[in-house]
Amino acid sequence: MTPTHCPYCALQCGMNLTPAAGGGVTVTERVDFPVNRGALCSKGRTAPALLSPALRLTEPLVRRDGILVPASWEEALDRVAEGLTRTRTEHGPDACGVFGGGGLTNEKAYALGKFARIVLGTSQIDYNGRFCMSSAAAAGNKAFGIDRGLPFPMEDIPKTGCVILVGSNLAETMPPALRYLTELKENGGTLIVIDPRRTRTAEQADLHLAPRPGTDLALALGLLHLVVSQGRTDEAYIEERTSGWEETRAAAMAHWPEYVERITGVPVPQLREAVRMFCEPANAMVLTARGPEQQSKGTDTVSAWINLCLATGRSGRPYSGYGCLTGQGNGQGGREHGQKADQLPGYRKLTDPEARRHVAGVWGVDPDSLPGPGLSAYELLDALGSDIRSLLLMGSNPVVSAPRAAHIQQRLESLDFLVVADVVLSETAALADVVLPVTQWAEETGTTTNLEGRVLLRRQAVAPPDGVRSDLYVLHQLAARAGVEKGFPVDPEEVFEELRRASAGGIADYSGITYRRLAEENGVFWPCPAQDDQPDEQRHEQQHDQRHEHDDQSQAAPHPGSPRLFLDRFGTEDGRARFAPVTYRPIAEEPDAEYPVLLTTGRVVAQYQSGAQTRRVDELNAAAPGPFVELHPRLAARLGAGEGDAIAVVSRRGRAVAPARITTSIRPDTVFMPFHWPGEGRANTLTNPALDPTSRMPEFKACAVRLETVRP
Ligand SMILES: Nc1nc2c(c(=O)[nH]1)N[C@H]1C(S)=C(S)[C@@H](COP(=O)(O)OP(=O)(O)OC[C@H]3O[C@@H](n4cnc5c(=O)[nH]c(N)nc54)[C@H](O)[C@@H]3O)O[C@H]1N2
Ligand SMILES: Nc1nc2c(c(=O)[nH]1)N[C@H]1C(S)=C(S)[C@@H](COP(=O)(O)OP(=O)(O)OC[C@H]3O[C@@H](n4cnc5c(=O)[nH]c(N)nc54)[C@H](O)[C@@H]3O)O[C@H]1N2
Ligand code: SF4
Ligand SMILES: [Mo]
Repeated sequence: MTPTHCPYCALQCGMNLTPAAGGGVTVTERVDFPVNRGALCSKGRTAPALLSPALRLTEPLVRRDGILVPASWEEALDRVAEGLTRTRTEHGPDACGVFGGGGLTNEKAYALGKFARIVLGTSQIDYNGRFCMSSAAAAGNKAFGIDRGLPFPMEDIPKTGCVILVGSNLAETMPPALRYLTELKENGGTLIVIDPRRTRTAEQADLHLAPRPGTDLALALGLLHLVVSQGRTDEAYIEERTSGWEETRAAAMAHWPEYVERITGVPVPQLREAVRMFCEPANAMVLTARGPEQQSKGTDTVSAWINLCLATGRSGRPYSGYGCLTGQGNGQGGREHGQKADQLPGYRKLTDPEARRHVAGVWGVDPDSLPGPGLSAYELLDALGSDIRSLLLMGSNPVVSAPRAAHIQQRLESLDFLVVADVVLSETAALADVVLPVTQWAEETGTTTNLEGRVLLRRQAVAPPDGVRSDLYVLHQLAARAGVEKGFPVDPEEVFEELRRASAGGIADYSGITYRRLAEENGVFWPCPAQDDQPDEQRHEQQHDQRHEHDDQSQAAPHPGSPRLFLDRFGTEDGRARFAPVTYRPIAEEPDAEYPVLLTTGRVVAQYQSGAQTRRVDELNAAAPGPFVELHPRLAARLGAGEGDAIAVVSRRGRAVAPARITTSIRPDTVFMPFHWPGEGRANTLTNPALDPTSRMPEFKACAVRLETVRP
């Protein structure tokens, strides 16, 4: 039996895996891991199905005469090396793009970023996390100087007085986490859920506010207005621990409750009730997820929620604070170690000369040889076939998950050369010139960092099928073919040892974390600096020799890790949190006569993301077999559509068709589609790639559509 973690979401639930006698693997409860205490959702419980060779890639594929055919690893890797070299020679290094994923382990994300910068020499690398929590990251960085999803462990949630959960449907997206909300209520705390739909999560709420999609910024500003006008600000806290209040207060005062009601559709008495519930208890939290973040003003929206926390003294105090619920398995770690366009390991900035010097030192290259920041995810995908001629893609399926997906699919098809490393033949892999079959979670060891900032060891539990190699092997081989013989080890622990050094002194400092500690301590929260004062190089060599030995008496007591941030000071230079004086602006594409309805998108419990993995699991498919359009009976009646009737949803980007699911739990001016499926019912055919000016997040959560019935 091997204790390890789930392959899917940011909760990274603990589970035990045991190879079964007649083949296959069984999952059993792992109660020692505190985040889920043994509980799993249907995806985690059925995850061993992913290990079946029958549903996955087990040999490399190369395109010959237009079709993908099996090839040896040698041939496939040679082709990739050739393809990338040709692009580099003919069009320059920036014509090679790299696209990563927040599901990749820290080791893979780190190696991929390093590979892009020093082997390909390209600035053009970004990843799907840009579509995920980048708005919260940008706002968190601005306000606190540090972006860590939750600045406290999940176990603090039941101990607060009130939680405002903004645009998270965690009953479906992180089911074991629902326990924390149940415990909150058992302890006498209250729950406010803000979602245009009465979701399974909203059903748990003491107060459910159902704003029009894309108006959370106005809602948060309206609440701040009431806080001020009711004299509920914490002036001593504002004075002692923050800066920028005057401008922020002035900006909020323009957002009268009646004006906010007109924008959001949330009645003023409900706004007042929310303020009362949030302000009366001694402590309170605001948690956001993709609802308010995946907007073309996601950063300002999150800033407005942070402002509310700061004005009421509910940040950087026990059982109080703002947090973002990150999404993917390594959504947190994946944004710290360099696969992001503007970033170097340890959450360092690519534009910071000192950061470049440090990381180039670890990599053994000239700091001036490191490229600058490149395009953000959507812009990078949009440049395929024009400025970017070749793409190396690991850990994402943009044909299904990118906004304006039909256009992005065309861009992928127009590339000179596309290589995809994946576990399965995803819709994007099916377009590739070379497909590399790689190992996944239980077949390899690696670390992930969960939504709490807890770094975890995901251990190998089974041998991979024959013919499959790891992502680290792929990068090692491609580096060698480019003449870089050293610096791309295949062993994940060796990569992690280098990551520790590269992150040392950075915001996300992992230098005090070892695989051994992770195994013994059930995870360690960053920052966790190494505690000795030896120079980096020397420490690295010693640790390398000693890492499998027992107690190393010569070193100081290890840093305990940092479960709770900001209790003494924030991560900014002066230690103060910064208010952001934001004001309301509408969504990029308001409904009009031609496209009168709002479309929002999201998830269902039994499917994960682009569905590349979960659509291959029978039990999950039975539970969630296909796309649908959720709409209110009034809207259905206007259309003359009944339950299950095919409905065409049309936006300026395209047309999707899916059966109607009629329910009073959604606003009558809004329809909802999950985005897990390709083909006719693909929600992302419709979505608007309008980008947030700071985070470059697309507006997945609101665009204008019209509905048509489809006659059979
Ligand atoms: N089953 C399942 N679980 C998952 C995933 C999955 O694909 N499937 N993906 C994982 C990942 S990567 C992520 S990022 C998380 C996402 O987790 P969540 O953020 O919980 O997921 P979503 O369904 O995208 O959005 C949450 C809610 O936002 C609401 N919403 C839509 N528009 C708005 C708006 O304008 N304002 C507000 N306030 N709310 C709005 C939707 O109605 C929806 O109920 O889930 C993780 N867990
Ligand atoms: N309309 C709409 N669109 C959305 C969203 C939304 O709410 N609405 N949400 C957005 C969000 S939050 C996210 S995170 C994205 C996610 O969307 P995608 O980036 O498409 O995420 P996945 O479907 O998880 O794709 C991961 C791919 O990597 C493969 N894979 C898994 N493990 C490994 C590995 O170790 N190595 C390699 N090489 N491959 C691996 C999987 O098989 C799969 O094909 O979608 C975004 N798109
Ligand atoms: S909640 Fe997330 S981590 Fe937990 S079992 Fe489900 S998918 Fe896996
Ligand atoms: Mo995500």
